[in-house]
Amino acid sequence: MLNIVIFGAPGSGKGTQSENLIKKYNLAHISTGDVLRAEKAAGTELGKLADSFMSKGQLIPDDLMIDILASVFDQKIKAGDCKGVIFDGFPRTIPQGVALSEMLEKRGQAISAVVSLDVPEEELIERLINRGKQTGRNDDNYETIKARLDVYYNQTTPLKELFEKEGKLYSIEGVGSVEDIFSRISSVIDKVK
Ligand code: B4P
Repeated sequence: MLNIVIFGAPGSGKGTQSENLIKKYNLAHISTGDVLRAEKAAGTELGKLADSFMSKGQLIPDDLMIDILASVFDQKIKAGDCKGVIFDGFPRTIPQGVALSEMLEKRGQAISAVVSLDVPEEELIERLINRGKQTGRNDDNYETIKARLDVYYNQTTPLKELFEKEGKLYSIEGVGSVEDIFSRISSVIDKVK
């Protein structure tokens, strides 16, 4: 099984690139952001709790996220004939990274590659402000974007070192056309698949 983590700051293009990658490589898509937004839209208790963190740009607590991830992973694998999974937005902390490796190991699998999209901060802010105007997403406003970027630099970027030590990290220039970035990511996946 191909298990690809797509990694990067908010607005780096993780969701955008995942949409294309799942089609090309027949992968199931696990976007933890989408899972939480679907819970919010359905008005569940989990959705209400998640929104109280997301609207402030904070992360949902690790123990909760780790349980959600394992259950979504098992559902996706059972449901389809996919060749693997793309993890979009998970892991976001060191405990989540450790939990992902352990969860896969228990199922006789491993992370195949971590693709990190590198995009400068000004570009991230511009993309997210634009998306906020188009979609009304309540975490895509300047103040919340700044909080999300702080969380990314403080809690998420330390994961890069962990994956680098394991020889799994591939850093990709995340600026340019969606197609050009897609072809950069595809060359990494073609190498590890
Ligand atoms: P996510 O939904 O994961 O949102 P995101 O980081 O903003 O990235 P996203 O994938 O949506 O955007 P993309 O870069 O594709 O997380 C939202 C919140 O959920 C978090 O803040 C947190 O509260 C919570 N959460 C999620 N996972 C969690 C976890 N594991 N643990 C705890 N909490 C968690 O695209 C952004 C914009 O850029 C789009 O408008 C797109 O069109 C544009 N774009 C993309 N590529 C471009 C390109 N090449 N050029 C120009 N624009 C581009």
